[in-house]
Amino acid sequence: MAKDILRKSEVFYDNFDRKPGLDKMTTTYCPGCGHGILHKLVAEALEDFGVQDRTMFVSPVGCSVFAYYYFDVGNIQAAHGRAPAVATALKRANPESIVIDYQGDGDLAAIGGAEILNAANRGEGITVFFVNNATYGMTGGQMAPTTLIGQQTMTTPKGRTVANEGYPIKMSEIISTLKAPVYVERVMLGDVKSIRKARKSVRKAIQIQIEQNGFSFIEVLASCPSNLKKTPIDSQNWVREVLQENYPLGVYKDISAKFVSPDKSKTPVNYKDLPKVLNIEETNIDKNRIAEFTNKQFHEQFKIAGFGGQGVLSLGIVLSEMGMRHDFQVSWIPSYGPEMRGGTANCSVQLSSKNIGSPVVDRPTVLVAMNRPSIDKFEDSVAENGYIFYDSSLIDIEPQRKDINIIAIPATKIADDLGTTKVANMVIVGAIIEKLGIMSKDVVLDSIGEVIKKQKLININKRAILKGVEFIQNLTK
Ligand SMILES: Cc1ncc(C[n+]2csc(CCOP(=O)(O)OP(=O)(O)O)c2C)c(N)n1
Ligand code: SF4
Repeated sequence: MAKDILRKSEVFYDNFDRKPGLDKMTTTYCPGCGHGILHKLVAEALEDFGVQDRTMFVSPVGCSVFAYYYFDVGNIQAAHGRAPAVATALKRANPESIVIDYQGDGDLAAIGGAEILNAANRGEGITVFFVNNATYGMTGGQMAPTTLIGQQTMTTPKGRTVANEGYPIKMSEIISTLKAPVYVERVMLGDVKSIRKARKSVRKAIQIQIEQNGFSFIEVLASCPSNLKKTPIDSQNWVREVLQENYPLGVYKDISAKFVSPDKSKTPVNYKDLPKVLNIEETNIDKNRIAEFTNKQFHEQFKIAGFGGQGVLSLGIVLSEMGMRHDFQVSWIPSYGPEMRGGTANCSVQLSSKNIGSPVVDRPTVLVAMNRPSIDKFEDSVAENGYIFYDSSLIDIEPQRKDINIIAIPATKIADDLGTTKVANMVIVGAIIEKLGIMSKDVVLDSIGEVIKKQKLININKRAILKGVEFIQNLTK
């Protein structure tokens, strides 16, 4: 028995090699911390169900952020409170995966309150482990939404009061009022008996995901000795005697006996049908026209940056739309500055012959800089042998890198000569297409009208693209 209890689950790495420092055998958790106990229960359940190879663990922000040091499964770390949204995407993209959403009370009940409520309400087929230790552990013991009335924390030094901070939020009670969740239970890690009880609940919650694709929520009352400023034993006693008093244990909802998961692949709009829904198939590009491009192996990552109003976001959209017409994988994400028109803006675009893992571009192969701050900010991030296309009519410095290709193009001047500086972005589109050679110019020119919806602007945009193409051709003459 003792051997069994001390055994390290195979779902944990043998050595925690990703952890910095010399000690690769123990976790980062303080002695007596509830996270370590819950990790063990979750790991053993995953091992016993034989689902390690298809498990995705979403680590939160909080003390358990480094769960990926310990769990030898697929791991992803989410921004503070956003774990349920990330878990939703993982499960929807790959319904066969077992997705564990693991969160603390600051993470889940404070900053991520909306995410968890909505994921629960949608009945995502994920398993949520919610560690309620009544405090923000990682940041030094501030008040959490679950902090008890009268409890002293860093931010409630005289104790939490109803008048100032309101009542503790009871997540299991709230989640169980929703229709979609299948199983909601509150357990505790207060002594051996309660840990054994928690073990059963952990297993049941994971089993519901494996067998029924249902949403489960297990709230785990746990101790944080460091912030309670108690010994591990005393803080475990506090969980059992004080925390439990305020957060009654028990099953708040269990419809697992009759639950049948709605088939999310039959939702009215499946992402696989999006091209049809968005009418993209109607463009009907003749495959012969793009044949010479479809077998190319490449993965271009663009950072397109400038002032708001210069059309940097639409430059990215045009590249993505044209990429789709060439049957490439594409992604586009905008990033707005604090102001809109006149402020800075950038977008990240990827065009690839392979699947795109993440739409984030932090090492662009192509930087388009339409103002000086964009050079200052992004020049260093460009990948070796990559490109910078910059608008030399507006930018009075030259990029300094010697290991990349730098193309100075007076895009605003060329656009002005055409009659409007607004098409400077399309001049750069033309230059990119000609220089990189990954798309058919004719297809781009013929289908630009499907992207630029205003009829009267189509011609000027075409002319601007052609000017960009010619500019590059003249450079190489
Ligand atoms: C957007 C953002 N805001 C604030 C923080 C700082 N922060 C890090 S951990 C944390 C609290 C986590 O507390 P909890 O979810 O209770 O987890 P615990 O550490 O107790 O396990 C906060 C506020 C952050 N990392 N990101
Ligand atoms: S601070 Fe608290 S929650 Fe964080 S590792 Fe230590 S005991 Fe655990």
